[in-house]
Amino acid sequence: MQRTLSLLTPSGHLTLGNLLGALRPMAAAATAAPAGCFYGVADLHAMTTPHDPGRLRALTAETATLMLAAGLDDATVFVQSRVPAHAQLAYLLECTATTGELGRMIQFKQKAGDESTRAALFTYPALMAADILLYRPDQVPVGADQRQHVELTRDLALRFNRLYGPVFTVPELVLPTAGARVMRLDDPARKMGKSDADEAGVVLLLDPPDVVRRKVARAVTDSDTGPDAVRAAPDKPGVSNLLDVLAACGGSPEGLTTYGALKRAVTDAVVAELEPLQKRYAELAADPGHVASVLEAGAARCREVAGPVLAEAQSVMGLGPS
Ligand code: AQP
Repeated sequence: MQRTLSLLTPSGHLTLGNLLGALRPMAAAATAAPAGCFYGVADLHAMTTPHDPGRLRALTAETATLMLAAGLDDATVFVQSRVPAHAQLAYLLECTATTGELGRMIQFKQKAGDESTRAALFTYPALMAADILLYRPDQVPVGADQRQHVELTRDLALRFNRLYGPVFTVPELVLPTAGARVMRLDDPARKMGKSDADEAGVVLLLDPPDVVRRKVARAVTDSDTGPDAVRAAPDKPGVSNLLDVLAACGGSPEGLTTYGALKRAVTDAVVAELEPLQKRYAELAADPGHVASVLEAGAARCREVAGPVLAEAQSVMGLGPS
């Protein structure tokens, strides 16, 4: 059976980028083969920069509830910290990775500052590799920003297998055909991210329709207003981004000749995409006991699946009895 693995970090409120780049492809895989899908809330990854414990707990619950609302409820959904094998395997992979490759990770280069930078910001890619390799997945559906992490994971799996024995499956990165890298509406040079303090150009999954409308209406487009102005091109990043979002939400650019018409089409497509998800979210959020029991069952299944893989990795590295 095909195995699929993906995690989301509760470092902010989930965005349209998270939905189109990750949640939708994850839901498609879960519909095709639910028993093979493992989807987690990566709460340990939300602690690599200073964090507020209460906010982390609330965002973990919100993220898990949104994942279920997005149609992942047939898959195994869990919270990473409830499966200790993740942190345990991460240490073994820190002993496999080099400081050179960890130092080249884009997130570290972007976020590392002075000596007060948390050590975990340097080592977290080994935890991310552990998150993946523990489940021996064939596929990892993620947005394009995760390419470097999955490549490192593949490198570590190959190196570990060569040095110690064939423990890990080497997974494939799977990107969606549209929505792989949704950009900010107000600044299409920057990725739409959930930990940005300024939410003006970021569509949140729980934004009501009028907020979506306002954010899309203010999206950056282009000064060119000719008859073929509405087209994707490298020198039209804002328009290209809106067309990508439209395509990912199942809309068509057919007959759209003005930026105003494009924005209305994008708004309608995004609102239609979010409406059922928000309705389901409201139902689930009203029943936190149900969500907690789904997560508990998910973590129990993960402990069963991941435990033997961790034990094998420990054994071939020389830990424990022979
Ligand atoms: N803009 C995006 N377009 C397409 N896919 C995206 N993803 C994230 N942003 C976009 C995909 O969503 C999944 C979970 O992402 P994440 O939790 O690892 O981190 P993030 O949403 O990328 O978070 P931030 O806020 O931008 O950065 P952090 O939280 O690290 O400070 C992944 O599959 C990701 O590709």
